[in-house]
Amino acid sequence: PDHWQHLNLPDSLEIKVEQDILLIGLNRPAKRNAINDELLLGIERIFDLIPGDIRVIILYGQGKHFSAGLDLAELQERNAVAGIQHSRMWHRVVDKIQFGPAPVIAVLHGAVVGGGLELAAACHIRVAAPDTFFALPEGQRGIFVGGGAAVRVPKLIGLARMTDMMLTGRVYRAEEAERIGLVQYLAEEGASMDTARELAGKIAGNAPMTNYALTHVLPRIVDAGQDQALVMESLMAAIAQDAPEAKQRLRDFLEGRAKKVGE
Ligand code: 1HE
Repeated sequence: PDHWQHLNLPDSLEIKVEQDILLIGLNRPAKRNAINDELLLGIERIFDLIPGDIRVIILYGQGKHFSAGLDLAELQERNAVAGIQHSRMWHRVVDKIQFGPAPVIAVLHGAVVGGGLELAAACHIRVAAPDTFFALPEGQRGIFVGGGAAVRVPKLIGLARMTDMMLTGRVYRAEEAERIGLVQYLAEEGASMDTARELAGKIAGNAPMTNYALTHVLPRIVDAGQDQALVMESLMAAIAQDAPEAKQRLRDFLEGRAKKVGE
């Protein structure tokens, strides 16, 4: 608890540790977890100082919605230079979520819109409750995405679907969102946190090098040209198999001690 007190977190964030899982809650339900600078910078401080024994992070929202996105009240009188700096601040913080010390599971419900979707898209796994809906209302507000959606959302659902979302204000509800790849898991009503904890248990059981490779290396491989990408893949494969933990896991399988696929 002392560790987190040093962070001077705003009331709009709550934090809880359950063994090796860190739970981060957006806690501004009266404003539908709209993300102001204070909240965003609080998230940054958390990700800057995550203790080494945390293996998985779960990000969720309090109240009826995950997040209504950027706090539009703070957007009003900004000029272009300040606008760039603000967007770059979002990039910095959201990058810390994507490239932090542990995989992040987003537990989504209600509105996941605008900057809320940008946060969710930086997470490594998305779990959605049946009432979840996704939108990029920036198009309707006369603005543009600025928190990384232009890069991350097309990777999930493709350029055409994102363009449509912004041109027409299209809303994707949970089931359709799962079908198009915006989320990986559709949870039963009331069960999304349980689903996330179950996934967290599996992730925490992996070799640390595997989780590192998946969160830090794979996205760079995907972004690189094919030649460089294949070399990076080989380097990562060689480093991973060289770890004592990998050798042990292989022996466990060959000697019948490891679970089979699907068990
Ligand atoms: C807000 C915000 C906000 C709610 N900034 N205050 N995001 C949007 O364009 C989404 C705007 N919000 C909505 O469409 C709706 O609020 C919701 C569908 C998310 C939720 O509806 P509902 O009926 O549950 O709540 P509400 O009555 O609309 O809102 C409750 C309060 O939250 C109300 O304030 P109040 O003082 O009148 O009670 C709202 O004004 C306030 N509120 N959303 C500020 N977003 C890095 S660039 C990213 C760019 C973007 O994210 S743009 C997309 C912004």
